Amino acid sequence: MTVHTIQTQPIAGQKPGTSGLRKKTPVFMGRHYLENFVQAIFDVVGAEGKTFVLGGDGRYFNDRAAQVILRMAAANGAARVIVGQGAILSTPAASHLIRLNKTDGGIIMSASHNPGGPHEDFGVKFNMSNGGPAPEGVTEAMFQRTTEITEYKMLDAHDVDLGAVGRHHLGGMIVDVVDPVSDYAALMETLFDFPAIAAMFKGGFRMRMDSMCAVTGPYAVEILENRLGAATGTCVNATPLPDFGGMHPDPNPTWAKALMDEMFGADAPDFGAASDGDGDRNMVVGAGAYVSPSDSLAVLAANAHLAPGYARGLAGVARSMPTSAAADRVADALGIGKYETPTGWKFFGNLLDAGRATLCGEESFGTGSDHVREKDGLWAVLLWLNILAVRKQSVATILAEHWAKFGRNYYSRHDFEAIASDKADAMMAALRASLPALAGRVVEGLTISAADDFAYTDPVDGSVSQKQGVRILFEDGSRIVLRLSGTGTDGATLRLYLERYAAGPEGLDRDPQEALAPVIRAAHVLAGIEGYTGRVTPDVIT
Ligand code: VG1
Ligand code: CO
Repeated sequence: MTVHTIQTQPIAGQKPGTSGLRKKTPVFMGRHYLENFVQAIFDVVGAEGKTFVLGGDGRYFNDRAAQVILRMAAANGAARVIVGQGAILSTPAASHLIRLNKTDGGIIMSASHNPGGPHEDFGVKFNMSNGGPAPEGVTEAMFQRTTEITEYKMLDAHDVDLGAVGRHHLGGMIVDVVDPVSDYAALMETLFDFPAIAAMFKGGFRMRMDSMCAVTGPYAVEILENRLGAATGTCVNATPLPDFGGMHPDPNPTWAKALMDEMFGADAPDFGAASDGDGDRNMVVGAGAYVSPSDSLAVLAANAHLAPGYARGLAGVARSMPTSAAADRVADALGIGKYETPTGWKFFGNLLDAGRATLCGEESFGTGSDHVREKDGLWAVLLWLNILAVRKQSVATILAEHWAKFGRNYYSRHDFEAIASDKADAMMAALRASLPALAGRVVEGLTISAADDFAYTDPVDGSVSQKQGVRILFEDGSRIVLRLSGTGTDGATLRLYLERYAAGPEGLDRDPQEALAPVIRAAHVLAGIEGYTGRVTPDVIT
């Protein structure tokens, strides 16, 4: 087998965003596109003699891209690649395999919650040897490399059979095809009280798990139905499909509407959950009780000690800046560390590695812990199940008791999608320019106490990340955050995050949109959203 060195040239815009490089699938399938980016990865992290993990969420082009990446890894001198059978690995399972096998990192093929298919989205992200997403310094170096690349290396070889577990050789490189589920499921058994959860199912507890035709299907069936004894059929949409069955694999009330309808209908199951394309996100919902992701993080932090893996308590809790402060209140009550990071899981890595944080979460339906270095959808579902099995209360009661104790951070995110990028940029620029003069101003009856553009200094390595989102804080503790998405592939997406605190005991069970109404109006006034974008009504409300 020969290694070919193929002449190429830089392709504009190969810049990783919040979570790797994401583009329309035809763009990724274009001449040299995938190859240039993969070579840039290997040029930055080095491949010679190294071992990597490879897998993806099964979306269209996943199988072809895997073969290209394997041939390039071999051509670049990698010693071994561990691949999920069928080129399938959920993001948290890939993170676990990287750590379990002490490899030098991994390549995950996914555009996460973005739809998949020939005309939808594809993505590639690199995770480091700690199992976590490459930090900004590394992704910046990869981007830099894509702007100067002149050649890539490719082994001339047949496809590797990824359909069955076993060892293959590709040039001088070993390819180990492994079961995507078993090591991950074994890890979950070490963290949670499986007998207690199984007893709960045996006692008639009913659940619906919607994998949205994405990667968590096989994991959910094995863990929930096979190992925990949930009724057959508990898991729906459990076969990963290249186009996710035409679904938008984003677990939120808009896209997981069927699950929401069931959970709010007559004869609702006790517990419902959904996960995203690559299995790192989760939505949890009780019978007639939606759990906002920010509240989910707070409830998990307050109750994690009920699960064996966290019985010793938590070192600290970290949340992304736009996530509500509900988790901070729990951290204060527990007397443990609390951290506020920019959006994106890569910012939690150092806190987890340093043992400062045990649980992490984002408002975008992401929760996780130090068991891997990614957010983990099924992990969150299992921790909820463990808590439900111990407390023997409904989700609604657990939420109500949580708010009664800590007060409630009403929270919502409004997304305005596919805005013309120049208009979104102009709006953000004007808003940023207005920040110094905002303190003291009264809008919609709310007095602004401070406004800034969030900057983060990593407490472990001192690296600084600027311009991570505009924050407008009000005297009554309300808050508005605005930032542009770094994961979209179609124009710009404006994310507007809204928060308002109610201490209780009155007013803890209002409708969030109604409770937030003055904050929403203030955001539109301050940012001039309609004037810049022509939009008043968000495309997605979570
Ligand atoms: C979004 C979310 C962010 C999340 C990221 C990746 O980013 O807001 O919280 O970490 O997606 O999630 P953005 O830049 O579009 O707001 V996923 O499930 O890739 O892995
Ligand atoms: Co995801």
